[in-house]
Amino acid sequence: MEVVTGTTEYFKGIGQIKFEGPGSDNPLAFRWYDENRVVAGKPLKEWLRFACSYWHSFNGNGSDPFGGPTHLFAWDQKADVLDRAKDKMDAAFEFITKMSLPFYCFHDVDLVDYGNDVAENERRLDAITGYALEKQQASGVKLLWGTANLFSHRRYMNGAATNPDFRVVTHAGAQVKAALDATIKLGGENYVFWGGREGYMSLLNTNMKKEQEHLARFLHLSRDYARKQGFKGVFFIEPKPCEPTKHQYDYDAATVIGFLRQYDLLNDFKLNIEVNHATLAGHTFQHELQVAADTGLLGSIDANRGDYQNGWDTDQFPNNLNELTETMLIILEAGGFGGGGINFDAKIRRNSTDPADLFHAHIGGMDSFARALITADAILQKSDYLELRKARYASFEAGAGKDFAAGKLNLEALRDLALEGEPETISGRQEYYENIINRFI
Ligand code: XUL
Ligand code: CO
Repeated sequence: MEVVTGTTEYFKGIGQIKFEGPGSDNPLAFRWYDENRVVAGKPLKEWLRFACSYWHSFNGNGSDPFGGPTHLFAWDQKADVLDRAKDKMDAAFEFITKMSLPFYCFHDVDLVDYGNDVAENERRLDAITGYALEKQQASGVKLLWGTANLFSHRRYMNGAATNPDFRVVTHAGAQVKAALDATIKLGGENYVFWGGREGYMSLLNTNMKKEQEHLARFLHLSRDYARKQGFKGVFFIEPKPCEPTKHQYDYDAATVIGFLRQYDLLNDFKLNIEVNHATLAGHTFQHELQVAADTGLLGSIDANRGDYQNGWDTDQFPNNLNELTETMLIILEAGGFGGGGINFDAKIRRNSTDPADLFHAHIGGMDSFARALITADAILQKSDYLELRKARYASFEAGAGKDFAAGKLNLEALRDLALEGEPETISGRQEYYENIINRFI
């Protein structure tokens, strides 16, 4: 990939990040992510499909509920809205191409500031996506997914598609229409719905049934519009249990799958599973991936990690090899992503203020995933992991067990078979399995 800069170089002194191998002591090099290395029949770049998230990397200014910005961006200086947006896009593509990230993802308002005028917002998005298209063509970087931010504006405080006031729903519709137009124009491969405020703060003032019906209706309209415009990609729902609402309707993978089934959306929608959302829901990331994969709905992932001591969405960059190896076992067994990839929905810390910090963060995340994929593949190829797990269910492979699984036995038959006596205990061997992971890392 060619590095693409604008008239200003924003990350001076840092060139393109190259693969140097595990022996390298250069902190600005990949030690595991060799994009062309073939694993399980495909190059790493095709398995992993890394994407940079525009919002965290180029808008996230380090502010938190206790203090204002700490990241003061050189690309955020000009007075004119579009000039400022173009500078930001120059910086974004410089970073993305220096990192050799094949994809990026955005919300509409990440690309350019929105005001309250619907038609003006459409004009702004159209103008900046024209610029994005030039940048994509010059670099070869592609859009993994686009989305609309339906949670920051004050009008969405009671929800967007689920708002009790229809006039707010119309604004959500206008925003999604424009975001779909932008995604299609840029050849976006997927489109995401994350329902940040599609939920409630109190059930006392909420008609949950009505709100969920409206959400389903809204998703149908969005799907229909995009298909009419020729969009062939996948729609993803991104589950999260809470934050900013007390309870979000897209609580977790199982809840979303039930919703998609109930409202006849299974043909067009898959799931975008985020690590820190899974843990907030009281699950592991691996659990959520497995639920999605078992239904054939594993679309994409938002990579990050939470903090074991904090109960909120800290969105730190992923670095836990053990957990990521378990993750890649599930993704490999599922045959990869359903249209998506690995979007780093992660932010550098408030006090990470050097331009190089954004590089270290992405290098760490990409190397961790690459190493986890290589490790998981070795486990599948060289260990007894799959065989052992299969053997646990051997009693269903023949005889009465096989008949049970095929629906050929009734409850009375089970009772009669139980007369054969107490089964011997069979070890679950959890520690043995856990050691396989460590042995191959
Ligand atoms: C918020 C979150 C979002 C979605 C896109 O927790 O994950 O950034 O990924 O709206
Ligand atoms: Co996310």
